Amino acid sequence: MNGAQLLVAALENEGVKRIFGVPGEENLDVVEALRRSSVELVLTRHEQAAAFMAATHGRLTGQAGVCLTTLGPGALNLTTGAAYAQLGAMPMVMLTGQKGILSRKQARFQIVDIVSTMVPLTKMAQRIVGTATIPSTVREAFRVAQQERPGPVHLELPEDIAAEAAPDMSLVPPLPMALPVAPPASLDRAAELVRAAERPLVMLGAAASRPRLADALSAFVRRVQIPFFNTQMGKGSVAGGSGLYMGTAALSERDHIHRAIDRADLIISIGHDTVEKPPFLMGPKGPKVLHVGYLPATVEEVYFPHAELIGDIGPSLTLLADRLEGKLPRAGALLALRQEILVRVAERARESRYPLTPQRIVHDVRQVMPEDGIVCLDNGMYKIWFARNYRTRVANTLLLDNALATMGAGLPSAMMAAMLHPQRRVLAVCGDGGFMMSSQELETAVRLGLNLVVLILQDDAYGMIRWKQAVDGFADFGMSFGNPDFVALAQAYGIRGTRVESADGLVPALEAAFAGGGMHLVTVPIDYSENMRVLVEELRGAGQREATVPR
Ligand SMILES: Cc1ncc(C[n+]2csc(CCOP(=O)(O)OP(=O)(O)O)c2C)c(N)n1
Ligand SMILES: [Mg+2]
Repeated sequence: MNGAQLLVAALENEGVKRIFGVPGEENLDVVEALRRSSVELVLTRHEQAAAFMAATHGRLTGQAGVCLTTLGPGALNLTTGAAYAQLGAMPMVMLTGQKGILSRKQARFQIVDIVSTMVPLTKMAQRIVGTATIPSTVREAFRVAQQERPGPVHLELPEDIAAEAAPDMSLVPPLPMALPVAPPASLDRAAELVRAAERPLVMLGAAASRPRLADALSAFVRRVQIPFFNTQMGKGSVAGGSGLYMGTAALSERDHIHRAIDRADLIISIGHDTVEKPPFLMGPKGPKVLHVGYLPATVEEVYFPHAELIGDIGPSLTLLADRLEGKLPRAGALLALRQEILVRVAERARESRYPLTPQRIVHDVRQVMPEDGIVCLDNGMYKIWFARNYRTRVANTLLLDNALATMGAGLPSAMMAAMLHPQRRVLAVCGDGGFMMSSQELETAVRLGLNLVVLILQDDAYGMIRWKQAVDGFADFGMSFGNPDFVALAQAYGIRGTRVESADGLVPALEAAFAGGGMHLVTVPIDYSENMRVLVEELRGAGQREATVPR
């Protein structure tokens, strides 16, 4: 057995089924070991997409996804994916090759200090310097990646260590993650705070979307009957139509949901991670905040909780609900605002304008997606509209990135969702800008035989920045581009493409695309004049102050 074979055996020991990436000559021993293993090597057309896919595997399963690249240029292409997983708290293990470290036959050709590059982008970055440490290093990498707060880990395997004979070593068995539960004294204090509240509100943040948390969180909300809202990344973490959903905070203030937030006297903030654009701005006057988290809150200018409940969130919430159930006569005080907020948010969702309004697109997408269908967003203006307007009833059915907020992740994340859930409808929603940053992965998706529909929202511009430019009073300049003929592009990849040509054309186009199975690309023109009209003028009028404009 050589180092590469030991590495692959250690990956099998972690339950790894697939590795995404683009190998180089420094990985050839690893590739050969993969060929003889149970692990599938999934080639992508860019390393960045491999990292987005591996990170999304971690996000959706809690098990670190794995990606593989060569040294130097290939490894550098992982950096955006590393930051995506680091900010988004997605468990991922990145394996990169390197020239031999025991001799330097190629001098400094292609050598970049990748371990140092990865240090600020990961939870742990390490070079493997001998075969004997492979079993423990791999176990440690997965443990670090998967434990709270999850994130990326980088391991570099130089080619001479990969080829070196390895001693006969046993692997380290993985342990299930077991976290301590919040202590009784903190639970009592938290319960007292909630019981004293006149107008409590629950906020579900990014960590509320951890795959293992859905049941406990839904049970908590059902038992205490306190209305809740989400941050963008906490969206969909409570299952079912609870009747308690108040909205999603896609802006930081002055949106309709902030009428409830501003009136609340206590916010029970579950799993909030301040990597997200603030869902509300804490100040000296506003509501008290109780932070419930796996880890203590990160204190920020706009987030400084008054009390904390720290520990495994699910079981801690069960114990909190034991102390509160049936004892909160004022639990529903803010529910009176619910109907009006939801009605205002849904306004103009059926308007028959062409090009289509963002509200209409969100509405129509919801029509064709079953409850368990998964929508994966790239980054652009439409993210705000989907976060605000798209109602979710099943955990992790609207995947968006409000942490690194990078363009280019929409299609790869949808590909991963489609691989994990081949029986569910999966839709990637991308701007014409973001789609073109990953469009080469259409070939990967076709090769993998995925069932996946890609919806491109076409405004021939970097719409979000163009909007921001207008809001800030700058002239309209430098944000427009041309596009390829997307239907012809689809055909070039051997897949079907459809252009939506009327206001009522989107639903049938998406239905037909899903019914046909396989890959399908649908392009629809979008009318972004609504951005200014609703997200600035209307909300400014409603709040008598300027809405906070997202960047
Ligand atoms: C990799 C990356 N580059 C630049 C940005 C800044 N940015 C945010 S949204 C956006 C425009 C997105 O354009 P498009 O994908 O067409 O979506 P639209 O807003 O037009 O709907 C840009 C350039 C970013 N978030 N990520
Ligand atoms: Mg665009």
